Amino acid sequence: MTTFETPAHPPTDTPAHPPTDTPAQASAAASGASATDRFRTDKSPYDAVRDTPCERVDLLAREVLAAVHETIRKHHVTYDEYNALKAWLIGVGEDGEWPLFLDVWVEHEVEEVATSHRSGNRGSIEGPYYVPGSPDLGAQGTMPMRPDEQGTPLVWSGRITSTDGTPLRGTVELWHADADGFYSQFAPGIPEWNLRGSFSTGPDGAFRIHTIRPAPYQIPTDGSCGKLIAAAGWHAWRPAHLHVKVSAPGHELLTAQLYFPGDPHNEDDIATAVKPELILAPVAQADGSEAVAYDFVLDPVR
Ligand code: MBD
Ligand code: FE
Repeated sequence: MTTFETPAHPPTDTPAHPPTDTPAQASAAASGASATDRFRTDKSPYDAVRDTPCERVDLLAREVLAAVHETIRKHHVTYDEYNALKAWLIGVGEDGEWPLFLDVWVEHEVEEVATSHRSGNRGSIEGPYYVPGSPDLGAQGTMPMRPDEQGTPLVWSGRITSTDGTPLRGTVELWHADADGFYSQFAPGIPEWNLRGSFSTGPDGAFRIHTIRPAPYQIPTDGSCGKLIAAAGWHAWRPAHLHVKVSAPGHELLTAQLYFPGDPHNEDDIATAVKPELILAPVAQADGSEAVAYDFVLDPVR
């Protein structure tokens, strides 16, 4: 195996929607740069770990490195392979794809560990394309979308409650890709808040959201993550999904994704982020739309 080339054509196993007229071509470098900027803007990652004792840093860094050393010994990794790795790691940074790489191949384990104590919803990974501050649409509303937005209309009714069943005044932040698999603010030519909205519930905890069904999503194949995927003979697909952050005062923030039944990539998500309890059960309506019910149960802050 000597090829380490980006394929001329992305894998084609699930062309649910042929790419239509997305302007200016979304590129890995452009969406990677946006995701990297976004991460830098929203988080001060070092603040939260300021008090981490050096013993813990030592332990974690040593064990990660030991796992790398063990892999090298076990598989007789050559200098050529080491140099290819070095070039690839440099490329991941140049392409701004560290957020993508980490969220696709590492975040799911962190999420499992972080939410294992919950008796309410446990959630799924955030991924690289969340943007805070989406328009507030009240308890009921239609997601910001273009007049000719493609995709099956989806009407989602739900409720936020606490683990004891009490309805909660809270917020559902929803963001998802369009029918071509592109996210606003990370692909060119899409209105800023397209398919991004916040829904704030009243005392009954109820919300009702009109949106469209997103398409299966292929992570960018023209950057360094795509190079790894091609060189390893993997595919780049995530199943169609809706991203949410659900919050309420005095409760743990829930970050989750919801999926659609029958999507072939529910079984082999490149990001390993599908859980059976996150698969919706939409019901086709006479007018061609789909209705779906899905509630959230939040754990009180411990
Ligand atoms: C996505 O849309 C996503 O949700 C994840 C986890 C990674 C890449 C793109
Ligand atoms: Fe996503």
